[in-house]
Amino acid sequence: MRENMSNWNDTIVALATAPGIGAIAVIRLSGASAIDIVNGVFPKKNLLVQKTHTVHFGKIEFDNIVIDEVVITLYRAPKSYTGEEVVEISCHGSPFIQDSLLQLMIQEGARLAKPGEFTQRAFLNAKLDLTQAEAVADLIASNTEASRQAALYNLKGGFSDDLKLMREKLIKFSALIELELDFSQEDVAFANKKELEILVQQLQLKTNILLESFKLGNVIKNGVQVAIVGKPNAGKSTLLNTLLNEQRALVSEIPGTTRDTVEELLNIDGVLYKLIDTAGIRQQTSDVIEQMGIDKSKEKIIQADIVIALFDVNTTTPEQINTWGKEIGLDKIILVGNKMDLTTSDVVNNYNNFKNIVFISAKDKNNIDALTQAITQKVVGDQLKKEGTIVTNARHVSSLKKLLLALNDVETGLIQNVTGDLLALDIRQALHYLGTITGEITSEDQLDFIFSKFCIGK
Ligand SMILES: Nc1nc2c(ncn2[C@@H]2O[C@H](COP(=O)(O)OP(=O)(O)OP(=O)(O)O)[C@@H](O)[C@H]2O)c(=O)[nH]1
Ligand SMILES: [Mg+2]
Repeated sequence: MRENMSNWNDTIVALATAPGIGAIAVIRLSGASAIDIVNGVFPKKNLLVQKTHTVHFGKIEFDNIVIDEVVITLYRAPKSYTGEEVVEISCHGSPFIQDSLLQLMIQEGARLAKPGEFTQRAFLNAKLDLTQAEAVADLIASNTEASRQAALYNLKGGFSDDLKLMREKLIKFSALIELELDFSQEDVAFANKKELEILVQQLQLKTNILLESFKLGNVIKNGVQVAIVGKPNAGKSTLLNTLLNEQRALVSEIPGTTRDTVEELLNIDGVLYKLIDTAGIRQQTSDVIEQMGIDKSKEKIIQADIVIALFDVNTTTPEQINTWGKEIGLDKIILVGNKMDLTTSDVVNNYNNFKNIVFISAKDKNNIDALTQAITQKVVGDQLKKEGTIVTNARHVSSLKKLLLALNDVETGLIQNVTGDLLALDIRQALHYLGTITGEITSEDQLDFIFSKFCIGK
């Protein structure tokens, strides 16, 4: 069992399903008295003598009044989600019944659970480590295939395994170096410095890969902002409508049609994108509202993860788009030539010098697949197809960055041939940051903060 950080001998109760009307609802209890409490209002049989993982049908009664016919599932400690005695009551899904049962459980000695308290107990009973507990919250919040996959991988312990392996190797060295310190009078060397050097380099590499994966992890979790920008009349709103497959934004032949931004969500290959149609940018306008729109477009260019710079191939020359990559940033721009239906296909040759360029007809819905592929490639690359950890959590990133600094200190120490006690200190520092990710090292405040973001009943 982990260090007991809070007083959690009491039994907690919460509605585990979404509030409101449903076919059934589940009320969950966890704690030493969970079975005892339910047994007191379930006259049909003695639940205290039933085995773990069994299901029991019967009535919940209080003062000779039947509250509901329910199905009760028992999980006996330690074979439960929390590691404690757990009871799940599946009742009829009326909010009135849910509430009556909750009230009854509280009256009989349970306490209403705080958000995430079931998972927090699972963590404190070492059923999960902290990255796995956080993955539970991510899995519940996942809204696309990609975010589900990343969360599930972490829940299964993929990320924890990576970290555990790193930790074990470092601990071995730390032990050897400390042994050396104990025998310092006798000038013996247990730890092989060369091996430590190689290990530190491997760990630095691994940490960098994990940090790098956050670029993708962040967009998987929070969605990718894609701004569609360009001159008035380039066909931005038409492209938005085509991508969404609905007439969402106003389209007209009058330049300056779009004034305020229009934002819509779109799922491409399991990744969530927020498409932003913006006001066309032109150098001079005396229209105050249009100018406000243009200012907002420029803001969106800065905020966006990806910028689709759309131009009309019939009115824009390659020289004119030459500087866009530099202005917007090469890593986030996708150049898109529109209105190909009005020209011949060999105009494409004029743009041979440009990388990352796609030619479409937004109006005729031509070559749109090539554009969505270019977007996916830019954001995800081949990373989603690979097995491996994708870091999606900002807390982990902050610890990984500190870990990297500590590893760099160990490396410098090795190069400068510092004494064993200094080296041991830096290794211990690295171990500390590894421990903060998985929760071996943590504080009650930090745990409360992490679990407070969970939903009640989980
Ligand atoms: N032929 C042709 N016309 C297009 C194409 N895409 C857009 N248009 C036309 O171009 C005009 C302008 O289209 P919009 O989508 O409103 O252009 P916009 O870039 O949103 O313009 P602003 O909002 O004014 O900045 C409309 O008349 C569209 O029908 C295309 O691929 N081919
Ligand atoms: Mg528009």
